[in-house]
Amino acid sequence: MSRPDILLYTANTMNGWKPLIFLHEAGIDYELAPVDFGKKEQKAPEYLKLNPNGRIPSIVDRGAEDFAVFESGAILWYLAEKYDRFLSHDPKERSETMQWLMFQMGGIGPMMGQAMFFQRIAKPNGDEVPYAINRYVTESRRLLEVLDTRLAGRDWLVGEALSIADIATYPWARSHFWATVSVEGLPHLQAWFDRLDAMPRVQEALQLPEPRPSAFGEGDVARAAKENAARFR
Ligand SMILES: N[C@@H](CCC(=O)N[C@@H](CS)C(=O)NCC(=O)O)C(=O)O
Repeated sequence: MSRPDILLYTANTMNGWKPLIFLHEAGIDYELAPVDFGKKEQKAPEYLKLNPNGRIPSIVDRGAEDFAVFESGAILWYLAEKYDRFLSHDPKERSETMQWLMFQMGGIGPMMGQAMFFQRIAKPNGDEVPYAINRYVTESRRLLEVLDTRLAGRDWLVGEALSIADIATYPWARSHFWATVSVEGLPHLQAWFDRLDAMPRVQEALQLPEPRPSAFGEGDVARAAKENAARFR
């Protein structure tokens, strides 16, 4: 049996789930290389050759002379072009997909990421900064309101079908519990969550490389919070 083209380095985090969602939903064979933060594998010199930022995810395309791609948005775009999935051929729709992908990469991800960092990592590790928590939670809520407005009267962020913009945004927005950002009064966003929650292959991806911690508010939240604080200390 031949080796799959895509070798995916990832972990069970919001950015880490994005390529997993793409590959599972598209039904593409790939090889999974879990990255252990506890062992700082993402900072190892060999790994930094693939991802100079020392973070996950990264891919290596063995079908293209071991071409390496880092940054989750760029990975989704690369996979979309390679496999011709989840990205329209229409120039305007492609641009809209890029716009919402950038909105996730430059807004939703960093703001919700910092809301999570200050509450789930800094605070339990002894450094509570209320001003930062308030700033990032408030800004995250504002960004989720932008998504809700966009989703009024439409099923997907762009066009008539799932795109890489949805794939990038869902793991972050859906983890609003972990960032303690309310989604009360955002019915279009919640309907979009329901749509993606009901997709078995999307949900399958969210259990890799290991079962999802309590990012969506499920399971033993206190234990997940403790383990997470230690994992990123
Ligand atoms: N902009 C990057 C962010 C990647 C990122 O922050 N990854 C986190 C997990 S969600 C990570 O690798 N954290 C481990 C570390 O900071 O050492 C992307 O979208 O790929």
